Formats: sequence, structure tokens, C-alpha cells
Amino acid sequence: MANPLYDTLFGQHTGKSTPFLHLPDGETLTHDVFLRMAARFAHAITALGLESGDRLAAQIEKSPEALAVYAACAQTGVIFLPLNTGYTAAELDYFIGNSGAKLVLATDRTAAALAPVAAAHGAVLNTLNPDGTGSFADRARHQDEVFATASRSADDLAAFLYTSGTTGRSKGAMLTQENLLSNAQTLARYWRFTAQDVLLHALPIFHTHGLFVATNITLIAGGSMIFLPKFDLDQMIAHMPQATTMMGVPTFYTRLLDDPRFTAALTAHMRLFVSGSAPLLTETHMRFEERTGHRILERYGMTETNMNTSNPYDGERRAGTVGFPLPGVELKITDPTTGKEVPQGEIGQIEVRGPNVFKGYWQMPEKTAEELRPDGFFITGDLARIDDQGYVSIVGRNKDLIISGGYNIYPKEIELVLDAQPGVLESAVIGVPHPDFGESPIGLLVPAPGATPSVDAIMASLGDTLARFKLPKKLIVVDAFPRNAMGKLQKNILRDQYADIFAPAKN
Ligand code: MCA
Ligand code: AMP
Repeated sequence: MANPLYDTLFGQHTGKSTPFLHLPDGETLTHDVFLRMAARFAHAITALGLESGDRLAAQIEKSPEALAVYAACAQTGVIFLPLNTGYTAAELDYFIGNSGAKLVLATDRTAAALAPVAAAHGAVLNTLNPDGTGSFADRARHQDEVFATASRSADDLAAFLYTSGTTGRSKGAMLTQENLLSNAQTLARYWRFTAQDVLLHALPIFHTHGLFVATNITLIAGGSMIFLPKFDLDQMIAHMPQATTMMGVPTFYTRLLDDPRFTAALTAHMRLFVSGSAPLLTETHMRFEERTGHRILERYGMTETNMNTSNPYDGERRAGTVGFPLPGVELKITDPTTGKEVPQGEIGQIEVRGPNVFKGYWQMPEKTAEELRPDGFFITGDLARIDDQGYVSIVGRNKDLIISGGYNIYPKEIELVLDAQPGVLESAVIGVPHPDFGESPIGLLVPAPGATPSVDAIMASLGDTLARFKLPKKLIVVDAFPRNAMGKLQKNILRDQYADIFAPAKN
């Protein structure tokens, strides 16, 4: 009986009293304590009728318990579907229905809103709160602390992560055990993680970055994490002295740099800072080096592919680039219209192939075929060039996507809601530079003839259906949109026009 994901990440630590999670209140959970909790959760999951291959959807706050649900899914062979805690019930309705989740974990705060959603899809709803209480915790409390790990193969599905799309419909990216494991093993080696590492972990654990990159690498190496519920400047600065490494989105770095307590002395002992999920400005890279003497290591990945490229550990970490393809990952730059490789140095779309690349989108064979070629190359939609030394630089996106503070926002999803508002003829959502989030959405509205749409009412209505992080930071009513000769809306002109809307005022 084998289960590569569970055995490699978790099983290897069975019975070890080595530290795994350091909590902000000073408590430390050992691997053993964590794994015994996960085993109790595994029993609770199977007692609720879930079997290998079933889906468990979790919209719960970051906590050791939330991470133990991930371990319990690996141990039972249940597919783990973590969900952004910001999603509204309307958004969750789609994920739960589409995934066919049998069990939904919520918190006491969200259970009332989620109960009808779970019921509509025939799923069981249990609660698991950040303080470890809840109906799921009650069910697990007296379970056995040993669970017979379900047999799974490397090719079996381990997780679904939903990613939105340019059509406004989210797609469930199916990730296998092999996808997760191969990438974590490669990264742990590439970034030299060891059992001595203590990772300062402030990322959410419902996305690839915080869950698979940060957590899986730490587990493989046998290290530990300072497990903060979220990014909080005071906590980051207070805990930095106990850490050896940190991973973050660029907003983490700009916020740290804006605080005078973040000094060379505070970081002198640190081994590694990693950035990803969104472009790290060269200026941030430079400021960071000037302030601390450390060069941030930038890497590039996607939900569908895990990590694809990384700057080197020993060699030059070059600002404005995402480094080289990782060992085992093939990367090529192709012409978006012909699919043929472009000459070295020219811009094209990134395509990747390797054990890291997902199986496809859940129950969406046509969408899968649009992005995953029969030869295994995945079309990322990112535009890049490779320089003569092999460094990959991402120069843009061939997809209408906004990345705000590391969260992806697809304009189409917001436009669909805006277009349905009273008094709105049509809408356009564009991403513009933002000093904190890197990029932020703004919504432009053309009124229906004779109508005067209420921006405040529209904003309130958006908040009922869309997660708050997706909300446009501004809604602006305009007379008409710029269009080309074919009548196509020219978002690039709008982006130029509103590029400075969040620029800090000059003195
Ligand atoms: C929170 N809010 C945001 C964002 N985060 N608005 C826009 N963009 C955001 N990123 C909103 C909330 O909805 C709330 O709105 C208000 O801001 C305050 O919320 P709070 O939680 O206090 O915000 P915060 O703590 O300041 O959060 C900012 C953050 C966080 C620390 C940058 O967003 C974060 O941890 N981002 C990391 C995302 C991440 O892990 N991405 C990886 C994806 P209101 O006041 O209206 O209620 S994986 C990936 O991309 C690939 C695979 C890769 O390469 O890694
Ligand atoms: P997601 O699929 O939600 O995980 O988002 C993946 C997208 O984030 C990629 O397709 C890129 O557009 C972007 N991304 C991730 N890392 C980087 C990076 N280091 N630089 C620029 N863009 C990045």
C-alpha cells in the first residue's frame, strides 16, 4: 500500500517530536501532534461517507486545523478543494456545484450563508473555526489518532484549485499527487531547504503559493513554519528574527520596505527571501537589496503548473526576470497565432511541459484542449522573452487578467455583473498600477441612453455577489469607449488614459 503524497510530505514525520508549526501565541505544534490531529480528521472525513476521489471543499480561516484538513485529504485520498475565504455564497455555489463536493467545511461565521448552498448541491456542511472548535472538530475529537493511509498512485488527483477565466467562468484545475510532489521536491533542492529552515508563513493557504510552494517544501525538508494567520506588518517584524526564510507576493515586500523597522539588522540572519504570484518591480528588488543586502529570489508559476521558473540560488538573481526553467520543466516561447517557437530574444507566449503540469480542467474537455496541447505543452497566456543567458522575463499577458496583491481578478467576471446593473449600457474593467497591490481594477461604465447609473448602488450590488478583493477600486461613468475600426473595445487606450489614477500625489 502506498500513497506518495501522504508518505513523502507527512508520513515521513510520523511519531517525530520535531517542531512543525510555531504559532503567534508562542505555542509550537510538533509533527507528531499535527499528524495525530490529521488522522482524527481523516477518520471524521470517512465517517461522513467520503471515499478516495471524492471532493472536500473548505472555506475556512488559516489555522493548524485548516492545514490538517489538507493532510487528512492526502491520507484518505479525498481531493482537497481549498477556497478563498473572501468568496461570497454566490461564488461558492458555483464551486461546490461544479466540483460535486460531498463535504463542505465552513466556519460558524459563514455557515448560515453556506447552508442553503451546500443543501442545494446535496453536500454535507460542517464547521471548523480558527480556534479549533466547530461541528467537524467535535466529530473528530474522539476519533483514533492512527489512520490506515489510503492507497493512491502518483497519477491520482490530489487537489482542485479553481482559477477564473477570460470568459468569466471558473475552471477547476485538477492537480495530481505527482504534480505537487515533483514540484515541491525540485524547489526544496533548488532553494536548499533543510530541516533547519524556519519559514515565515503569512500567505493564505488556499492558493498554490502558500499551500503547495511554502508548505509542501517545508514538509519535504522537515523544517518548520512560523504560521501567521495573515500578513500583518507588526507580526512580520516581530517574528522575522526567529525565521530563516520568507515567501511572499510583491505587496509583502513593498509594505515591509515602507516600514522603518524593517532594517538590515532585522534580516541579517535570513537565508532566503522568495517572491512570486505577481511581477516584482525592479525598483522593489533594488530597494530591498539597498536596505537589507539580500537579493530577493523571484520565481514564476501558475495554478495549473505549480512553479515553472526560478532565479538561481547561487548565481545572479536578476531583477525584472523570473530566472530559468526549473529542472525537469521544459519551457518555450511561441508565436500565439502559429504556435511555433519564436527566434531567441523575441517576445512570444510561454508554453511549459513537465511533471508539474496539471491534468486538465474538471469536466471541461474543450477548455482543457484550448490550453493543453496534445504533446503536453500548456499555453500559459503569459508573454515573455528569453535573453542570451537564458533568463526569462515576463513582459505582459496574452489574457485579460488583473493581479491585485497576488490575487487574480478576471475583468470579464466583473463586467458581467456590471452590464446587468440598471442604467448601464456597457462596461469595461481594466487593471491600472496601484502603489500597494501592484495593479488594481477600475470599472468604466457607459450609461444606457437617458440613464444616470448610481455608482454607489452599483458598488453595493457588486459586493453582494463578488469577493471584496475583486471589487473595482473606482467606478467611473464615461460617454463612450474607444474602439478600433472593427468596433473592438480598445482597453489598451483606457489603460493608458487611467494609468496615473492611483499614483501618489507629487509635492
Ligand atoms: C485583501 N483585499 C484586497 C486584497 N487582499 N483587495 C485587493 N487585492 C488584494 N490582494 C481587500 C479585502 O477584501 C478587504 O476589503 C481589504 O482589502 C482589507 O482586507 P485585509 O485582509 O486586511 O487585506 P490585507 O491583509 O491588507 O491583504 C493584502 C495582502 C493579501 C496581504 C496582499 O491580499 C495577500 O495575502 N495576498 C496574497 C495572495 C496570494 O497568496 N496569492 C498567491 C496565488 P474590504 O475592506 O472592502 O472588505 S497563487 C499564484 O498566484 C501562483 C501559482 C504563484 O505563482 O504563486
Ligand atoms: P494563478 O493561476 O492564479 O496562480 O496566477 C498565475 C499567474 O500569475 C501567471 O500566469 C502570471 O501571469 C502571474 N505570475 C506568477 N508569478 C509571477 C511573476 N514572478 N512575475 C510575473 N507574473 C507572475
